[in-house]
Amino acid sequence: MSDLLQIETRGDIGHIVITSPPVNALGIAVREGLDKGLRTLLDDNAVKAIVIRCGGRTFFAGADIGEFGKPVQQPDLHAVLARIENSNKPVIAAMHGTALGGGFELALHCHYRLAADTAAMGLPEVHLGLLPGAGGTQRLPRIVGAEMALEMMTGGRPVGAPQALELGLVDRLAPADTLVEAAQTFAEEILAKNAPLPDLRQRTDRIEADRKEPDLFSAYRKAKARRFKGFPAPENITRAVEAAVSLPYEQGIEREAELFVELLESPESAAQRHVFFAERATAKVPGIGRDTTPQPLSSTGVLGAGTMGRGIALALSAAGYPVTLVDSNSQALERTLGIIRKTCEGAAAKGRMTAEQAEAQIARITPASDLSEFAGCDLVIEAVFEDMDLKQSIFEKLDGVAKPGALLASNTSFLDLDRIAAVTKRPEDVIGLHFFSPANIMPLLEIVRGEKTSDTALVTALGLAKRLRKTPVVSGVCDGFIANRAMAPRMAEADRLILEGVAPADVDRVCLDYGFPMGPFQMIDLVGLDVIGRNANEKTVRSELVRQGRLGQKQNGGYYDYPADAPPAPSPAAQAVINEIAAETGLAPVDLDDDGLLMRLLCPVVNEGARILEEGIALRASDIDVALIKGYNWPVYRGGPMFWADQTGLDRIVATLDAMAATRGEAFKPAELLVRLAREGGLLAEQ
Ligand code: 3H9
Repeated sequence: MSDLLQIETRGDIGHIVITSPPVNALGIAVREGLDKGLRTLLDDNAVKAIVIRCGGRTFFAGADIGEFGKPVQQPDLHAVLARIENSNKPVIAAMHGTALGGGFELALHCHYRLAADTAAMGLPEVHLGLLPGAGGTQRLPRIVGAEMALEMMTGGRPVGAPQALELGLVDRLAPADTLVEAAQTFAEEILAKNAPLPDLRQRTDRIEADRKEPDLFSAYRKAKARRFKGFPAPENITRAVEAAVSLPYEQGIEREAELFVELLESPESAAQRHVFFAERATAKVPGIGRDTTPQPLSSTGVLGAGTMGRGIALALSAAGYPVTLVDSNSQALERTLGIIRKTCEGAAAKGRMTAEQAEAQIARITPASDLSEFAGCDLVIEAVFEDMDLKQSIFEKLDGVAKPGALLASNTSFLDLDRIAAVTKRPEDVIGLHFFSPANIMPLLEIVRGEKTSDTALVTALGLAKRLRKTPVVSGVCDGFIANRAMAPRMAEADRLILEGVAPADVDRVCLDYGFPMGPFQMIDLVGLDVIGRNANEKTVRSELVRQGRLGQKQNGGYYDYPADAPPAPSPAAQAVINEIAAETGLAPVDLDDDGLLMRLLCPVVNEGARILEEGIALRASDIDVALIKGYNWPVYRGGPMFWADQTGLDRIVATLDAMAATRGEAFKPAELLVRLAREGGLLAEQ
């Protein structure tokens, strides 16, 4: 018997127990174990019913994602599930933890389902650009109806055990610590009643009701079109559910298989699977093992009650940390506390938390006017204006007031952390925590590791990110760190293209078509031209627009006009400014199709990413992908710039950069790493 399979016989009930850490994914070893367990118990005449359960932290969390794209080893999941559903002995799933994807589909093949009351279950394949390919698209609608099934599978969010019981997804709940006994009792009851074996394949009541609603699917597609844009999986899920409603079960399963393979072979799913593993890799720092433990953080401090400080205080307090929020400007502090109150109360009004939770979150933030109030904090995050002298003087003071061992963090977005750390007597405790605005919402946290930052400080910051439910990306010290630095060339290129005769709306359209939620000029108009265009000494399109009082959406329009009664439109006034500056710079107009425009905009990003890697600023290429997906909404189904570059072909990227360098110089010369990988046929994803 393999190590991961245990068979326990209790009276005439046989239990198959699979334990394959971390999450009992249904890889080949687990499938073999299950298959062997089933064969053994089905052949054993003394066994009258079978319970399938898992050891460790969870029921099966789905197919083994790492196996996708490789040749399938037998027994495949379908073969194991067929053995379950064709069993003439009742098979009962006993779920705990998270029963997901193929794991939940396995449960849907069992005759009965039991769940721990703390369990959650669902079909999250959509997040991997896939659909539930082991019968889920045909079985779920037979229990919950097409509409709910669509919602669960295109949304991918698991449901908690109580809701699962209400929906009829499980037959009974049990306290988590007595699930095994409950499953045994349940099985005994089934046998005692000589209950029939329910077969979902035969159930038609829900889908017959759905057949009477011919508009169901077109209405669903219409309602969700915006949310699904660019993602092929939701459409294939919808088609599979349509098949469940309109075709006999076996034909529906065939349709599901076709639609699954289509997705499995799509670049979008490859990208989303890359991102799944990439997100989980970011917290792994080479050279730092499990023996480095985080420092306890029981109280925190934030310096600066501006937009960033407020967002950081909200993020910390939402995660349960007490926060001392210090600002010497009492009016600014008052205003910020008011906004914090409004934000928390607003979240409660929208049902995201209870009124009591909102009050408790507000109460965790203590305002103060003096740095000395940080004396008891385990972590202080500075979020003041980006000025080196100011930050250095603050860190000198913080060093004096903070207790020994307390971490001192800067939220700087581009200043040299090592110079800030150098003014303290504890540079090993100084770290960068670069939040993205709004800090309470954006999911990225860049953790900047200074030259002297200790491993303990780094591990503590990684733990903090996890508690804040943010994705950490570790960065070395450089101007702009990873996300801002890698993304800056796209803006520079967009600015250049409009001087070469390309309309801002065309630049934006190409970015939207690629999958960004907004183009660069739409984003600037939203944020405010005065906020982005700080470099006022140079005469640029942006500085001219600001000079004319065109600050974006908030004032007089920017690159676009914003009429009160019509959608935003390209602005003739902005175009006149662009034409004037273009004439002064004397740049020749370009004639590029959409693909040419896209390459001009994105290849410099890839190049900067490659330099970031070469300099050792990022730990791995996939961290750059995660940073741009989480920090700049890079479309997840493109996998981030580095993954996209691999898919596009590094030779094409290098050729584009070479052509740009030929007319514009060294700055566009492809990074050595890109040239080498293109020559050797290597991939950035392997770096
Ligand atoms: C599917 O089922 C297709 C079928 O419909 C059809 C088939 C024909 N495979 O997230 P964590 C690893 S598609 C391989 O940090 P948590 C993960 O990489 C699948 N590995 O833990 C990590 O490894 P490492 C549908 C997996 O407690 C470790 O486990 N299922 C898988 O925060 C711990 O993961 C899903 O999409 C997997 N399926 O969250 C569920 N799952 O330690 C995907 C995890 O080396 N998984 N790993 O970095 C999850 O959502 C979360 O992992 C889970 C645990 C909620 C389970």
